[in-house]
Amino acid sequence: MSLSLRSTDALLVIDMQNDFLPGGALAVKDGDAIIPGINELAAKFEHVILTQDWHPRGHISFASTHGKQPFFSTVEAPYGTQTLWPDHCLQGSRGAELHPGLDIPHAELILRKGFRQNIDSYSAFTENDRTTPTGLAGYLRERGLQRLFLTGLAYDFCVGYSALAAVKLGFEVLVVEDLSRAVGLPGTIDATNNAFAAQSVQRITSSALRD
Ligand code: VGL
Ligand code: ZN
Repeated sequence: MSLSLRSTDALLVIDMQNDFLPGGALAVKDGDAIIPGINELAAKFEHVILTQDWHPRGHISFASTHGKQPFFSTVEAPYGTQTLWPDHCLQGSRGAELHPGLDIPHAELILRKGFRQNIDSYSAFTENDRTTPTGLAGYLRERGLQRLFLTGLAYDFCVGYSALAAVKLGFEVLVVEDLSRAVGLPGTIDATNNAFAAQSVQRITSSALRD
């Protein structure tokens, strides 16, 4: 399969921040392996948007906020079950910075998400209450950007939730699988793949975009 890019395409680079990369507070295994490929792919896109997970101290998604252990504990939020994580991507911290190896100077927008104390936001479009919009859909629509290619971290959380939210909002969505890596909690990768299949999120490899 080979795809030609259009001027109405956008590349979304999700959460390529120090805390999600090896050595970070919520490191995704081999997350750094995808940096060169993302840089290379981004150079082919006229429109690139970066996202940044951006939490305040005492955020609802931090296990420490609830006196619990991260990864396998949850809390019941008004909007449903929230998985608890180690403290990560604190606003203004080094861990929240985009990885210095990311080389996408022409990126047009850095969208921050997860900044509300009591709502987490895996998705770059709709927060975890499935109601609060981040504004990204409006930004893309107003600029006529219709087909979205997603890369970054983590496949089974922020990339997956962003892809599913975008499809629901009427965008065409392709996830570039070799330029993403998963956290891999029990069942999360299968659940992501099943939801992609059910909701017409396409999975491609970056080789489809090689010219
Ligand atoms: C993410 C867990 C918590 C992600 C963000 O970027 O996938 N995962 N916050
Ligand atoms: Zn987070």
